[in-house]
Amino acid sequence: MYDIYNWPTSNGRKINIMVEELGVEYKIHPIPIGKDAQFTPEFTALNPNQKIPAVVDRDGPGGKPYTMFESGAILMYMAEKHGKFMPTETAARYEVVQWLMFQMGGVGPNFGQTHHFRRAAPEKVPYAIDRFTKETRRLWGVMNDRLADRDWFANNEFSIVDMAVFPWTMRYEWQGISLDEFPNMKRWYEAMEARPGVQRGLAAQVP
Ligand SMILES: N[C@@H](CCC(=O)N[C@@H](CS)C(=O)NCC(=O)O)C(=O)O
Repeated sequence: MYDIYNWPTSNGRKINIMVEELGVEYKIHPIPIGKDAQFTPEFTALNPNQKIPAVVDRDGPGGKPYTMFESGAILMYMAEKHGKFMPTETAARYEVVQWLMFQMGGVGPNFGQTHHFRRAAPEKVPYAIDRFTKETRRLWGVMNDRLADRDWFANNEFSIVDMAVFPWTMRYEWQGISLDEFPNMKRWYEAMEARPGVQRGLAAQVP
């Protein structure tokens, strides 16, 4: 049983999709970040970095509750615990880890800045808009090339990488991207949208 402290953003949705794909029991505790709920002492005790998502596995190692933050780490923990969506053999496992790190260190931070400077920033800063829009488009190109000869990012099997990348790509319009420009990504995107687990994960929490 997982307690998921979350809000339905790109990073938050990864976890809601994962628990639905796994078919495990969970309870979502809403943390409305627009109302600064991430800065309370209670939430800071779960994630010292004061960002969603945070998760408590009530039945963690040694049968004790185990608290986690960082969406990529949470996905890896759940994949290992339930033996799904990340292989155990070293080369295959590290194919997942590499692409997960690519999402966590590249796609997430850059797409996030693109959203900020194109939409949220009170002042439109051409340099920042240009810098992050260009990098976001380049990353779409990297992913589109990766999917040229495969259906899924790692080991050509649906994995935690696909669950980590998808919520960020859902905001393609905010990024000035058209799916028609990236046909391999479009095929993958439609395959993701069609998965019942993904649909249930997205429906699990609506702001
Ligand atoms: N690397 C972290 C990033 C988490 C993150 O940036 N969460 C955002 C929502 S997507 C958040 O809580 N923002 C609120 C804030 O920055 O105050 C992860 O993947 O878990």
